Amino acid sequence: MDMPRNHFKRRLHEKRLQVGLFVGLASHYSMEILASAGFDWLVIDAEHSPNNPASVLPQLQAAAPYPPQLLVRPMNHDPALIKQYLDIGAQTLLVPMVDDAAQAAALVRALRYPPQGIRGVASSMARAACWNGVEGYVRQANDQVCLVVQIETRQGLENLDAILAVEGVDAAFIGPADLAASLGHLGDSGHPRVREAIEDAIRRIVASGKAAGVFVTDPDLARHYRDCGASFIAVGGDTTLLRNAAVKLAAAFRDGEPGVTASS
Ligand code: 3PY
Ligand code: MG
Repeated sequence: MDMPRNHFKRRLHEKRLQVGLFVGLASHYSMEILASAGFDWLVIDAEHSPNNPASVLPQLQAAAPYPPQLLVRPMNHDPALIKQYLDIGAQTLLVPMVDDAAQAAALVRALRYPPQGIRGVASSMARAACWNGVEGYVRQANDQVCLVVQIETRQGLENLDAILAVEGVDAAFIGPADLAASLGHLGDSGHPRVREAIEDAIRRIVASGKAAGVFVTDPDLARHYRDCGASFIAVGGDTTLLRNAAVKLAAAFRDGEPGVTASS
């Protein structure tokens, strides 16, 4: 079997626009619905959502026959956890809260086999290697892994240029919710100071030659960040899509049914 190619990484380097979605429902069944919906990439969230390697695995399997590229966001920087996500088949990791170059360099090493890194070797156990069915997996894996660091604190912004200079960091993704909190605007990621910081960060990332990404649900703001240079944009999350649609449907049904309340 041939080594699976990381098309998300290739398109990042080509600066092609890629539209994505956060996936937090922790369900392989809803994952299959989302995988057939037309996104370029989906990121399985294991930072804030109730996921772990055992629940991420069936989601990767469910999405495998469909076009989107799958990313995983681990809960922290633990190399042991990163090793598990790589072994079950994630090639691209979106790592939260990367605040300085030392953290970025440690992550680069966690994703790579020696001598460039410290990833442990057990390809007979790894779905990523088709359990030794991929010819030369261990020699090719370092080229296919992709590290996207999340910049979402004041410290991350201050150290952005040094983080971007770390070889092996493929792209930087701005997390507006945490960034707003870190800049003193908790709950207001649309605050003008936060928007300014995001625009500046996107321009600095692009100037470094690396790809810039951002989470943004407002379509006009998404176009604006794209015009600033963002090339991979997460335009929403499955939990919000489901809840908004459910609330709207329930409200539409209740309209015109006087006397019927949610609690009756
Ligand atoms: C954030 O906004 O903080 C995120 O991590 C997601 O984009
Ligand atoms: Mg965040």
